[in-house]
Amino acid sequence: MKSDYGVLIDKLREGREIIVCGHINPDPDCIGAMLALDRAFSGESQGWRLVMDDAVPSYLDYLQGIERFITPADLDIKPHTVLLIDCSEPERCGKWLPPLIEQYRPELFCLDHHLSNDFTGDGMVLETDAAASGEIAAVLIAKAGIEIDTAIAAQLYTAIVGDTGCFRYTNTTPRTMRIGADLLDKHIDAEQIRIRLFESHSLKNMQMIRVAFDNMQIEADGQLCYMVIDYQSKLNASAGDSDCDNIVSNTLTLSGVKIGLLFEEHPGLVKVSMRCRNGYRVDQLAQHFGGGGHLLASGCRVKGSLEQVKDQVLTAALQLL
Ligand SMILES: [Mn+2]
Repeated sequence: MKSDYGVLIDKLREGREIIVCGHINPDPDCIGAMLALDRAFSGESQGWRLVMDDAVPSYLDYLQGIERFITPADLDIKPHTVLLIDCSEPERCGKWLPPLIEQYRPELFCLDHHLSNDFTGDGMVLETDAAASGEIAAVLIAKAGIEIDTAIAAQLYTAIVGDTGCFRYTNTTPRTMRIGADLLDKHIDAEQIRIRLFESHSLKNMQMIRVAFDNMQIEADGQLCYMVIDYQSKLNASAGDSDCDNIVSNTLTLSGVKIGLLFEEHPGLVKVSMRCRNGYRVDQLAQHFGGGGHLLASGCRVKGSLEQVKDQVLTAALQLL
């Protein structure tokens, strides 16, 4: 299926019952893009719903419209359309969505920038060279001729800054920068957004960073670095899953490291986050274990004990070097 902005714009303008969903463990890109589309397109429609299975992170509470998110349990419409944001598989939005699609047979759309295997819906905008879903949303809103106000600009900027690490990662293209510049023109508070996204760690998050560094190991002459957050340490600190976000990126900051991994232990399974330098590909590593993501930033969840999963993933990762 080819990306088609026009079909999605027409669908968003139809004013029918639409559920806009983001992936579980939502990030600033997902939330920002969802809110921007909501503000740009929902208008007077009574049938728009922003649905998120997980709690919306509190550090994003400066975004306008954040109160519009509902949980699947509070869903009160029969969807004519389901739009997936920042993912292309209904399962990524939580266990609630596949049965709902089965029941109501809505038209299915997606707006995403992840490498994806054959989305089979009714329309999509999938650009793997876009830095963020927020970047795609900015293009979509511009193509629709809708004015980007300060609130939408802050939502889109949050999304793009989140996925590019403040325009630092290699996914940042000239287009990303131009869109970012246009958003800055809308008098958003870029400093507040940067502080909220990158300089507002919770104490629990800091404690998990310490655990990860305490359990840091080096392999392959310093080309592979991995960190571990064990379940007991999370329990001791009463840390939740979101307190372990964004820790994996620390692995690549050690000079000489090409591939960085974070193993986060859960009961019965291990979440593995993966990062790598240009020239390597962790997406294939993640896919091998049933996960996915981008070339340089991917992840998966693998059933088994910490030791088992660590052995399996490390063995496969070392072969990439
Ligand atoms: Mn994204």
